Amino acid sequence: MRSETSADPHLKTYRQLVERHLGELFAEPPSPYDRLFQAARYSLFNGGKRLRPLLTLAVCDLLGGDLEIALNPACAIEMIHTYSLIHDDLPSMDDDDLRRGKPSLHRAFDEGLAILTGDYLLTRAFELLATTPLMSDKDKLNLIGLISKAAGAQGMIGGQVIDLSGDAVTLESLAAMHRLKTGALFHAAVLSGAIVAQAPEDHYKILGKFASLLGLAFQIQDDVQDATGDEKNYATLLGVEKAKQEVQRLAHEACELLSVIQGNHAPLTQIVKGIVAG
Ligand code: GRG
Repeated sequence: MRSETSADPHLKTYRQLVERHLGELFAEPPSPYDRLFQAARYSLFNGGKRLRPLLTLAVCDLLGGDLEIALNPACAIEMIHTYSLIHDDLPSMDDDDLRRGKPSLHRAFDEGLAILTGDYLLTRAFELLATTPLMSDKDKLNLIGLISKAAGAQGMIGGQVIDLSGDAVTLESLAAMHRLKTGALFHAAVLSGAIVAQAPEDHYKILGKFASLLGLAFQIQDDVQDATGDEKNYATLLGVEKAKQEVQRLAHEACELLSVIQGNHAPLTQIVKGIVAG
C-alpha cells in the first residue's frame, strides 16, 4: 500500500499534510501527564498507512475543497482508528503482543495507560472537530454527527460486539458485521471530505456507495492475506481465488462510480489500487 500511495504525487502531498498536522497536534508541551502523550505518539506514529485521512483529503480535493480545513476531520478519524487498534489489542480483546510489527501499546507501556490513551484519542478527536477553524457550525455538527455514528453502536463498536459474539459465520452476516466494524469509518472518511468541500447533494449517494464498495474490498483483501483456515472469513468461505476476484470486482465497480463526478480521480483511484494490492 505504501508504494501505491507514494506513486501518485497528490497522495504524497496528502500524506505529508497528515503527518505534519498530526505532528503539530501531538507536539504537547511538558505536562504532569507526559506519559499519555508519549503513548499517543507511540501509536499514532507507528507506520500506519493513513488510508482513512488520505480518503478524506482525496475526496475533498476531487470536489475542489480546502485541504487545510479537511485536515482536522481527516486526522480526527485517524485518531479514532488508532484508538480502536489500541483497544482491540488489549488482553480482554484480541490480546495481541504486536501491532505493525512492534510491541502493542499495552506491551510497550502498560494496560491501564493503553486504555486511557485509547479514551484520550477518541475524546480528543471530537474536541478537534468541535474546534475546527474556518468551518461553519452547521458543518461541524454534520461532521460530529457523521463520525460519532460511524464510531459508535451503529458503526465500529456495534460491529466489534457482533464480531465478539461469534455469530457472523455466513457471507451475509460477515458482510453486515464488517460494514459496521470497518466500513463505517471508511464511509465517514469519504463523506467528511464531501462535507468540507460543500459537495452537491447528489454526490453524497455516489460517494457513500463508493465508500461501501471500498470498505468491503478492503475487508475481503485483509481476509485473503489472513486466510489461515482456522476461522470463518471471506477467504475461507469463498476460497482464496474467488475472494481475490471479488476484491477486483468491487474495486472496479467503485472506480466506475466516480466517473459521474468531474475532476481528477487519480488519487482516489490510486488508493483503491493500493487496497486491492494489499
Ligand atoms: C473499539 C475496541 C474497538 C474495536 C473496534 C475496528 C476495530 C473494532 C478493531 C480494529 C482491529 C481490526 C483487526 C480491524 C479490522 C480491520 C483492519 C485490518 C484494520 C487495520 O486497518 P489499516 O490496515 O491499519 O488501515 P493501519 O495499520 O494501516 O493503520
